[in-house]
Amino acid sequence: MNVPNKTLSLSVIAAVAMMGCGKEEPPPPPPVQAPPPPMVVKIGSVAPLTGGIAHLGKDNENGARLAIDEANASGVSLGGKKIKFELMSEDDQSDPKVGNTVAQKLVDAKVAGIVGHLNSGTTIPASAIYNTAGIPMISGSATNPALTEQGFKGVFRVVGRDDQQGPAIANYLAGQNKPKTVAVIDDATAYGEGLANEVEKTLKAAGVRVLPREKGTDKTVDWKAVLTKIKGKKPDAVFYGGMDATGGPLLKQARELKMTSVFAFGDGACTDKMAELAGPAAEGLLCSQAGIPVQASGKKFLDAYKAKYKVDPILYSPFTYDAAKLLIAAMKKADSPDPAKYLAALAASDYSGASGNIQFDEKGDRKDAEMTIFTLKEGKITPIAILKSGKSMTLDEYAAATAPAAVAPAPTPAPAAGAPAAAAPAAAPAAAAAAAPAPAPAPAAAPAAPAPAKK
Ligand code: ABU
Repeated sequence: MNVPNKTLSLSVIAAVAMMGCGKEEPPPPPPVQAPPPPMVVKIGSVAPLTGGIAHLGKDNENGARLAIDEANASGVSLGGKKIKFELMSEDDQSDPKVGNTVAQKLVDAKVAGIVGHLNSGTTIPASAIYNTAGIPMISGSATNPALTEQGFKGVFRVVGRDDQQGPAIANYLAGQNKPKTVAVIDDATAYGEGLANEVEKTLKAAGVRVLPREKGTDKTVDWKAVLTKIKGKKPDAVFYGGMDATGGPLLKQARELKMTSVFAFGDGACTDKMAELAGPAAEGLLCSQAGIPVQASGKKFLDAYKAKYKVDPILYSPFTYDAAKLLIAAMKKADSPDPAKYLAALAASDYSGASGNIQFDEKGDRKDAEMTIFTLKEGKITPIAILKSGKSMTLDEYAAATAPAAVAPAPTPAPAAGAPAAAAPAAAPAAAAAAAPAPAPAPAAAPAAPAPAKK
């Protein structure tokens, strides 16, 4: 008898309690919709990240990564979808075979564009792989003319070419130092040999005697045999086509052998690393870059690079930064990461980057690329003259001409001190103007076959 009474009592209590509240339980809130995940767009970066020029490869990668991180921070949408850019960084070890392998890996990963490679010897063969896959690539450092002579529509570079750089450094050397005899050495790579050929051609055209070519490789660090051979011929100057990892030991050993010739180099050996590798022997070297000096890069880039990586940019990172930004800007313009859709926008770029204004010609070369002549002073590569459109400027003049884009404080134009017969600083810009590089020669016909896999 007690049980029914108890059930009744509880029901009454529950009913009274509900009446006391005066309202029903609110309905549960609708489930919160998670925002759709961003669409991932991969961009490849390829450079040697191991080996003798890993410092340059890392600098290249840093430039591309900075650009991508900035784009992600600012937020990019394409085709109505939020985008997250991802950098796929690969190490090609400066080796054409490895370069082709990582190129295929990036194609298989469906990257939307490539920043790279660093070396001409890897970039040229890899460009055929990207071309077949329809993936645009922009090199921030490969200067061998053959890269853009292949007729590939998706191949670009944001540095100048060695048929501009070679004449620039050779004319400077001939006009300023007036050597009677020059020895030319190269590292047997597409870059080193190609640049040495351009230098030799220009020197001969200027009436300078050029000794028979001497060669090493991109791994040679013992140059004593080559140097001993050319020392006997008493060259007034030596030009080396190769990178700093091999150029530094070359210069150090030359001075150990008491060679007093002026030493000149191209962009690959135009770094502060030369002072690290050659010590005091590096003072007074001459070298060139197929673009503006790092110091003249946009201040925003220089500050952001230093803040992110705690070191200063070395050589090509302003160019790889611009290369990544160019890819992203073209995707934004086309509102698509699809290479078939954004390639036309990329080819038509008119972009104000860290390395100056960038437009491409019909081959994918940078229009009116600057060339810079440097010396090494107190351990630092120091610009003497920036050559553009047949005119020569000091770094200060370049900064003023490109204002309001802020540039870093200008170092004093420096003499090519240390080496005998080096250029005098006051005369340098004028001399460089007189020796301004000839415009790039007319294009050779585009070869039908893929370029050889020469390092
Ligand atoms: N431009 C010098 C280093 C890269 C290259 O092989 O072209």
